[in-house]
Amino acid sequence: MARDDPPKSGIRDAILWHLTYTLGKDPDHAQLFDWRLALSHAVRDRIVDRWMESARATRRAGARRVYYLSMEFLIGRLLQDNIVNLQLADETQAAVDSFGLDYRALLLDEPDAALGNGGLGRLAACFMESLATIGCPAHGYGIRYEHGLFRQSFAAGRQVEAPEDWLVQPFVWQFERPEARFTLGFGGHVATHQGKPVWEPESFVQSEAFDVPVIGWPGNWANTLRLWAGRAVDPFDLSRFNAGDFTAAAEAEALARTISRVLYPQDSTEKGKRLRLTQEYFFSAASIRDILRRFEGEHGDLRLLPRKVAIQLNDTHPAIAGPELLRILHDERGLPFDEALDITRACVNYTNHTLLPEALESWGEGLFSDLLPRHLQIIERIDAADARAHPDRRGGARDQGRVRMGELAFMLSNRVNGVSALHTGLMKTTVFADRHRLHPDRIVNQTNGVTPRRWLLGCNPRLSRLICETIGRGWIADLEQLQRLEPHVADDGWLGRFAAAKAANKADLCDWTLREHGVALAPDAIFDVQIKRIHEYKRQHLNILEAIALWQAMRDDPGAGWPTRVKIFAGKAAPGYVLAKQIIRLINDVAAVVNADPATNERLQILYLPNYNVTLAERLIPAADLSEQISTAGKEASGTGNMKFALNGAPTIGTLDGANVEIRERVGAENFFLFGLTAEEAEARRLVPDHAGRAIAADPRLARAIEAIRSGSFSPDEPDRYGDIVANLTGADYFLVCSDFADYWRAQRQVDRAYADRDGWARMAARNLARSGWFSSDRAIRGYMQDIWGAQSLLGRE
Ligand code: 7GP
Repeated sequence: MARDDPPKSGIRDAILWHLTYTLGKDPDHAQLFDWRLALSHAVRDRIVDRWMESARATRRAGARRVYYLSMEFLIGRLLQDNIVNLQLADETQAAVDSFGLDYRALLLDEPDAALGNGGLGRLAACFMESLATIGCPAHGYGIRYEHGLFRQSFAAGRQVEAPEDWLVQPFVWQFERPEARFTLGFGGHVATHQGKPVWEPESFVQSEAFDVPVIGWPGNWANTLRLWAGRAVDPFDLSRFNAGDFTAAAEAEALARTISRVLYPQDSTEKGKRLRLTQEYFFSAASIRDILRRFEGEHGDLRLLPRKVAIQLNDTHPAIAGPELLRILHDERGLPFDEALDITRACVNYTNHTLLPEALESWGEGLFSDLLPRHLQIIERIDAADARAHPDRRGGARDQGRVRMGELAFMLSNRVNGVSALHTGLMKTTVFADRHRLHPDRIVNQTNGVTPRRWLLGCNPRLSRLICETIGRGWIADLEQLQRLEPHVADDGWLGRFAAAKAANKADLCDWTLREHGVALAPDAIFDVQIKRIHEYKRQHLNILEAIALWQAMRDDPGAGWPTRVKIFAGKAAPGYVLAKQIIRLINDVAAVVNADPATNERLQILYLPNYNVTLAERLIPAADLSEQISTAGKEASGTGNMKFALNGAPTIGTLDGANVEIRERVGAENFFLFGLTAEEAEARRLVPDHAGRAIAADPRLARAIEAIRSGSFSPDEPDRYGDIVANLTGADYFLVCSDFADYWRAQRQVDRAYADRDGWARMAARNLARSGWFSSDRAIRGYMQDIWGAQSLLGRE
């Protein structure tokens, strides 16, 4: 090996080169960690040329750029994704094998970058990958959290949170950009100079940029994910240090770094937290400056901005970007206010991800003016202009001393979108009913999607191989081609191979649970999986109630021919969400009792896997038989896990909520286990006095399952441990667990019968796969490009 250029030809030589010259390790002494970093560098080298060429092509074309602003990018591990998208999987595996290393272990050595809470953050990651695959010039902007979402473990069944520290290891995929720093102001007051308002901030922080290239399939285009970190303007106070005050000398730096220190672990919004608003302004303002810097470097006239820039706000977390852009255009560049407002609105769009009232962001005006006094004035002016234009409007951006970010984002957006047909419809009739009346064309739908590269090709190699052998490789970039599998579903030979792939994935999962968690699962069981954040509206407690009732029924009638079932749960609860944490504990307590019962444990097992993250999802979804999507209708905006399961051949048991509706339409009602109230019926049911009590009285199974919890069957050392859950279920039961229980039980027994016919089940599963092509994030992104951004692909194959 010579200290020449790192070899570009073969990945094997490149790994050895980087091991030697980048890592400084002798192959004889290198650890898995060193090999993984060497491989990552070798892969990264293969992205850079494409990346630079993509940027050049964008500049040459003078194309409109898309800017995706998101507080969260739940990117997970990147090494495998990059290898897959560069089409290097076979060559890399061979190289790694030749070193006598375990390829899977090498990939899994990478920390999982959990820079997000759940659906919203993972959607942003899938969208970045699809934008690159399509060749749409785009930049993602977010925060480079030092600590991502907390690590979850269980102590006696209870969730314990520990800090996550992915950045302790070198993050090979990032490029530091010291030149792209911006100084951002906070607080202070608004002075008047020559009749004009001038914001005089009290303190300043710098934003430092770290760029992560995002390569699309099959390696022809790469975009940038730019993550901001907080830095002090004057990192170190030498005079204080010399005076002996060592801690104070570094105080400014510590404070500035606090901004990008941790991800808030609440997936519905964290209320009233000053640091949260600081984070939101920090990354929004840095991004707006970066966007303007790039624009002004290429074009002169700010009135061209809407033709060159499309900004997407991923929920309201970056909504302050609107007033910030307006402020710069008006206060700093001198455009008249109304013109600045028009330009801003022509650039900005907003995606809503939830209708839950507690998740709609609003800030007290006191806090707001304390931190962003000039922005509050600008919002007052926007609001006043809106009130003049719509004298009959029912509410504005400011209401009872609060700034409502949803209203603000709506007012400053050209398009506002929901994330499934049902959700978009409900936006028009509920939260944004009045706005929709005033702007009937502004709200549009873009049903979510997931990237098939990570969520099928990468995570399910066995099934992908079968698909490729059957219909070629076109589906990878054009997922609708999965339809071509349809004729093969009737072919017993093919169906056998399909079922064998699932069985092998399940066997892998069994090996892993045994190795990692000491749990032996029955490989032949129905793998019934519910993995997502823990929330009352997602109703993990409905699932565990059904498990209790099933256990009781099995004990009553052991000979009834029950099929074997493994119920798998995973998911984190926000640390402050007491009831969600109780649900976790209840599931673990029930699991302990049920799994120890010799009368039933050959037939029913319950497993709660700790620390759900992208990596665990990639492990579980290919091995699932049944996808639990059981939210109270009207509450889940879309769901994206539901799509991943269908795509991996796991039929859904679910309500008519979010994108379940569209999944069922596409895979066919006969391949979907539907139960429960519709969104409309749910609304009506809440008005029925004592609806929970009535449901319990009408269903002895439900009554008995609740009674088992109430009487301490699962917490004998503390019988009233679950008093709150029981009171909730038997009282207000806002999420209608009791009302939906009987129908859920019925649908689960329908699953039992369907699973008993293995060929019939495999056909159903295969039809889920063949008909899921529409749920690609490529389709979703094309929808945004056409209906919202007016953006084009530069890859010349559109
Ligand atoms: C989620 C929604 O709950 C989920 O239904 C949807 O599929 C996903 O966004 C992507 O659109 N919302 C969040 O993750 C979230 O944090 C609060 O919402 C703003």
